[in-house]
Parts: sequence; structure tokens; C-alpha cells
Amino acid sequence: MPNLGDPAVPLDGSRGLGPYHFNLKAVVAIAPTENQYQPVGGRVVVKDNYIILHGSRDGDVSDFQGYQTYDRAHPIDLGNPTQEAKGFKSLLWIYGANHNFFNSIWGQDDNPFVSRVEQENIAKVYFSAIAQGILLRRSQYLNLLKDFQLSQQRGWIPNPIRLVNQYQDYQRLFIAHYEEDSVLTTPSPPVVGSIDLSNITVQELSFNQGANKNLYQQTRGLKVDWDASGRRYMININPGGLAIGKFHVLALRTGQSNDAKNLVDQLQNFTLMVSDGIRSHSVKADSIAPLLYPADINFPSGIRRSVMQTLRIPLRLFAEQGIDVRNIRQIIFLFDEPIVGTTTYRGSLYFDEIQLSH
Ligand SMILES: [Ca+2]
Repeated sequence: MPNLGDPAVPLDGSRGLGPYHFNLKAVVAIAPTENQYQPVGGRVVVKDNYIILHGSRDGDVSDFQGYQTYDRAHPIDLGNPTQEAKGFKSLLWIYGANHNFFNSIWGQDDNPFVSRVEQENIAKVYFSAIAQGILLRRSQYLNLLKDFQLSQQRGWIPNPIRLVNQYQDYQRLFIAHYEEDSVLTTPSPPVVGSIDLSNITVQELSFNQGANKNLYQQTRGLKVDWDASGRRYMININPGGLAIGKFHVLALRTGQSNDAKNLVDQLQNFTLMVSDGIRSHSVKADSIAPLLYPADINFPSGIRRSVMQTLRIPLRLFAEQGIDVRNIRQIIFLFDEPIVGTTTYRGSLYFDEIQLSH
């Protein structure tokens, strides 16, 4: 064993340690830190199926630094963008949960508003589903990782607990991931088409603003702002420009910013319209999943952390209305819905990783 102060020893076999190929089926990170241990090979990139859980009232790791490990896992290969990932990844963001209540020993801290019993229950539900789905191959349990609302529909987790989840399948085709360049008017290769943003305020930006800011991620994406009903962000697809293949879900991640156009603790909404050039059909975002106002991560200092929600829209919703989903020509984000429960037509949302998926 090296002594403290010795140079770092790589675990790649070159110094007699490793490489360790444990053949893991999945890695579950519970409110993890990042960078307290610094691997000599650079920041850790999880190469297995990856699931991360974190609470918004985590005083110990209040900034949700593990979100960056989620973004780094199974990234787009820009040189080969249709390459399958080696696994899936999933994220659960729990409003009001803290660090300590994930075990039964550590005391209370951090002003959590989810009780220890409730938090242990969330952990049991998720770890059970992961074990059932991955170790016992009962894949229906993995649907929980794709949509947290299943847990509330089944009565496993009580409804008042506010959750946000993300999911990325190992098979996905990105329509727009915002990593390839800073040109706002084109989709991501190999998708061929154009993006019309003449009607709305759109900014592409790094989603890493620092630990004490609204966004603390490791990706690039869009901030979309509107101040009147009818604004739209429109992805036009050339004929044959999007190979649907066997994909059966249109997915993306989106979430409210801390911009004053949103109203504190109110849900946002918008309309997603898909057209084959002849017919179109629309789905309301809030019929898929709620878009929560960002959580206060450092109560009472008022830092709001935006964590996006994955929306997964089955293509059959459009096919059932006569849309030729094998020839999608337009995907329109139409901002024609008021802030939920109000008559206020304005808002500010982040968008990233618009994709076809399973
Ligand atoms: Ca991105």
C-alpha cells in the first residue's frame, strides 16, 4: 500500500493494481459527492447502468454535485452519434429529502421536509425495483426509472412527495443534444432539417453556472423564454431526415429556470405538436409529467436548483390520431398554455436531449 503523500497509483495494471473489471450490472449512487477523491485518470465516467438519487435539502452535499456524473454517463459519441450506449441511466431528485435519512443511524440535519420514514420508503421502493428489474430480470419494474409517477399511481410513494426523474435508454437517437456546435438553427447529426426560432427568445448555454447558481450540470442545452401566448420553437425535418427505426417514444428533458417569468411554486406547461406534413396532433406537457418550480437547495438562503424532468411521449399517441410517425416532418414546442392554475402566459424553460428512445 502506498503511504500518504506518495504519488497516485493508477488502477490500470501498470503498477500492479487492477485493472478491475467487476462486470457490474448497475451502479446506484445515493447523494454522492464528486471530486473528494480525484482519480488519476480524470473525473469518473460511469460505464455501467447508472442510477442516482439525491434530495433537495441535502445540507452535506447541498449542491447536488452528482448531477454532473449523470450528465457524463453514457454521453453522445460525436464521431459516431448513432452508436448505442453501453447502458441506461436514471436520476431521481426528491424535494425535501436530505443526506442522512438514507440510512437509519445519522441524525437529522438540513431542514428536510420529508420524514426519515418517508425517505427510507422511497429508498426501499427504488432499490427493490432496481433489484427486481436488473438482478431478477423482471424488466417491468424498470418502468419506475422511466416515470416516477408509477410509484404514486401504485401507492408505493405518497402523492404529496414531489419527485423529478430523468431516464436515458441505451438505445436513443438524438434529434438535438446541443453538444456538437453552437449553431441554433440545425438539429444534431445525423438528423437532417432546420430549426426555426424566429418567433421566440432562445439561448444555447453551458448548464454549468457553478455550485451556488441555478444550473450545476455538465452539458449544454437551451433556455427558452416567452412572454406571450403562441411563441414557438419549431424543428423541421427534411424528407427522410429522421430514421425512426424501432423507436417508439419521443423523449426530452425540460425544466423551469429560476427566471422571474415563472411563478414560485407553480407548475409550467406547454404544447408539443408533431406533424407528418399533412396532419398534426398535440400533447400537453403536463399530461405527461409535472414541470415543478426549482427547489430551494440551501434553505433559507434561496438558491434555486433546476433539475429537468424527462418527458417520454409514446409515438402511438400521434399514430392513433392518423399521424404517419415514420415520416415526422415537424416537432413544434408551442407555448400557448398559461402557468398552471393562473391566467399568466409567460415562462422560462430549459431543454436538452430531444430524442427518439425506447
Ligand atoms: Ca446537452
